[in-house]
This record gives sequence, structure tokens and C-alpha cells, in this order.
Amino acid sequence: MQTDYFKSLIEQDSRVADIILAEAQRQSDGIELIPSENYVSPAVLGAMGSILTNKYSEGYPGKRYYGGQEFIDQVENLTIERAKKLFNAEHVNVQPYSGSPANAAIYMALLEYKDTVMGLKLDQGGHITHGLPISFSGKFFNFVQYLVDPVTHRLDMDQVRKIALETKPKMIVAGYSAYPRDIDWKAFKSIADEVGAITFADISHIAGLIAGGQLENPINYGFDVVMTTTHKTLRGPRSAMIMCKQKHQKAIDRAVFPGLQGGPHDHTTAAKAVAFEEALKPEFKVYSAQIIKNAKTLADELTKRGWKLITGGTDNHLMVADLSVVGIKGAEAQVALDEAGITLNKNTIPYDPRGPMDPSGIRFGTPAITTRGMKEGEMVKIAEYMDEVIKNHNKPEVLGSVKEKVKALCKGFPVPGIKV
Ligand code: DSN
Repeated sequence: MQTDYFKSLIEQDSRVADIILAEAQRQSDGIELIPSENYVSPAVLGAMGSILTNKYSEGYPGKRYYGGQEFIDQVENLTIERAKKLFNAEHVNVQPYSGSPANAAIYMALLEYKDTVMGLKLDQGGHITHGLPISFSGKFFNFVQYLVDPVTHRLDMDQVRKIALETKPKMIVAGYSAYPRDIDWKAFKSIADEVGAITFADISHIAGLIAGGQLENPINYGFDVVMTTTHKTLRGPRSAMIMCKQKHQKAIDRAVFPGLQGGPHDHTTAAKAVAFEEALKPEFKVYSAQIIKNAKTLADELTKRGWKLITGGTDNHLMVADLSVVGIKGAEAQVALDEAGITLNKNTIPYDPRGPMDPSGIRFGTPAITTRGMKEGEMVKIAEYMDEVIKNHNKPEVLGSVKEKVKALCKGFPVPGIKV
């Protein structure tokens, strides 16, 4: 916000500048619990807001279609090198614009139209691109959806194996958007090997926890292809990358460009390089360990207050709460919490009798508040505030008083990159 670029924006276009400043104030004053959001460092912002956005660079380092690539090649190679080191990857494509296009590229590279693929159903924690019938994934491929156990709400690897043996998928997708427990990569790989399927891990949510050494890395279990978005727990710019075994390099690269995308966003590539270097530092391990400690504390504190968390808690950065037990719907809860300065999202719970626009639950997590420096003590307060809001969701005076407490708490924990 303090850069010359931003000063120019204020001078030239105050309407846009004012909106950005208002959003900065909102980010500063509120508790951000959307588990896929985070705050990037000023250095990442610097790269994102740089003149690299001026360049076109279709192709790959050393093999571009336009001239003037000597610096762009350097930045892309550096990003690849850092990503390889961070995740122990054989090959990395850092050009995908974001998670959905990256997943589209993976399917395009490794599958044929209407091939059978296994993915976790959306309302159970999967992602739109893991086979939702109205997404390209469900339209162009024959997705068979596996489910979590109806009682424990945990993945049931016997059921995954049974479906795999019955349907003989060409690919099995593991890695989720709303699953609070560890994933058994080894079991997935062994089931896939048994039926001759390609293994694909979508680690978008947990990449920062893997990079920080807190969760297991599917690459170390021999997964063929691993995609991650680079924001979320990994705390880089809004983007994605694909990591794969050397044998898939050609297919993956050709699917990203020219298969699906045009010129890569070089300013974003540079910002990924900056974020990966941050993630290679020892401090990142501390941050990622704290995300999990915070999530476990928040889960315990809410459980003590009578909340029902799906699977009873968390092993990672996120939780899903079933609010039907307290008689409030997910959408109402999201609105009430928003009014109290706490942001999260309404979410389906496994086997939800309600629809995705008005589901029975909420999803929340700790990456962003951990980046602000909040620890276990603050989690106790946040649980208290959330509980107060949910139990008084139709009392504006309570929501107003929690908002004041939230603001006071946030004052002690500045957001990186924001000086309001
Ligand atoms: N929208 C992301 C999330 O919130 O999990 C997934 O794409």
C-alpha cells in the first residue's frame, strides 16, 4: 500500500484506490477464517505488482515464441528450481493460472474423453473439478465419486479399494477442499497400483503444511502428478503449479501450453518464486506447525462449548462444523459471523440434506490468523466470540459487541503488507 505504484493509483483513480483501501481496512479489522485464504508478504506483493505483467512469453524457458525473454526465462527457471526443492519434485510446470485450469490440464494430458476417474464427492469435501457433474470434469470424464464413512465422516480406504476394483479407473484423485483429516497417500497409491490407475494428488489446501514438514508429501509415495494452488497455506500469489514424474513432463507441459493456456502471467511466476523461497526458510516450518496447533486448539475450544465438528476435530488447518445441532443454518451463521467481523464460509456437511447455497454447516481454518501471529491464547478468544455469535445470531447488539472485541484483538496483530 505504501509503494510508488499505489501512490500513482490514488492520484489517478481514486475510485479504485478507495475500494482497495476499504478492503485493506476490512482485512485488517476482521478475523479471517476462510481456510483457503491467507496474507502474502510485502515481497510477494512487490513481485505481483511489478512490470513483469507487461511481458508475453508463450512457450517454455529457452523455447519461446516471442523475443525479449532473457529475464523471463531466468524468473521461470528460478521458480521451477525452488518448487522442485520445496516438494522434492522431478518436474514442475509453474504456468497454470489457478487450480481449476491446472486440474483441467492434468486431465487433458493424462486422460481421454470419457475415461473413468475416481474423486471424492463435492459435498463430502471434494472439489468442483473432482467430478461435479456440471463442471468440465464431470461433463468430459466418467467420474465415479467415492464417499466418506456415513458415521465417522472419515475416508474409508476399504470402500475406495472396492470402488476401484469394480470400476477400474484410469486415474484416482486424492486431496480435498473440506476434509479435516490426514490423507493416507500410501493406501491410495497401493490401490491405484492394484488397478493400474494414475495417481493424482490435489494438495491445494495443505501444500503449506507439506512444505513446512507437518504433513506427508504424496510425491514421496510415488504419486504420478501433484497439483497445488500457490496461495492458501503455501502463502504465495493466487495461482497454481503442476508437479509430476519425468515420464509425464511432455504431456503435462503440452496440455498447459498450448493445450489450455496462452502466455503465462510472469509477474505471478515471480511472486511464486518469492513465496517458495520464503517457504524454504526455517520460519515457515514454525508457521505451518502453528497453523495446526491453532486449528486443534480452536477445535477443542469449540467442542468444549458444545459444537459438533465433522470427524470430531482436525489434523490439518481446517474444520467443518455441523450447525444443525444448534438449530442454525450455515448461511445464517456466515452472515451473523460476518456482521461480527469474523469471516468464514457456509459449507455442506457429508450427506447434507440441504443444498450448497443453504447448507447445514460452516468451514473455517487458521492459516490467515496464524500468519498474523495469533497463537493458542487467541484461539480461545476466537472460539468464545464464534460461540457467542452462533448462540445469539439474531441479536444485533451482541454481534456489534463481538465486532468491537474482534477489532480490538486484531489491532495487536497487523496484517503483512497493510498499513492502514
Ligand atoms: N475456492 C477454494 C476453496 O475455498 O477451498 C477451492 O477452489
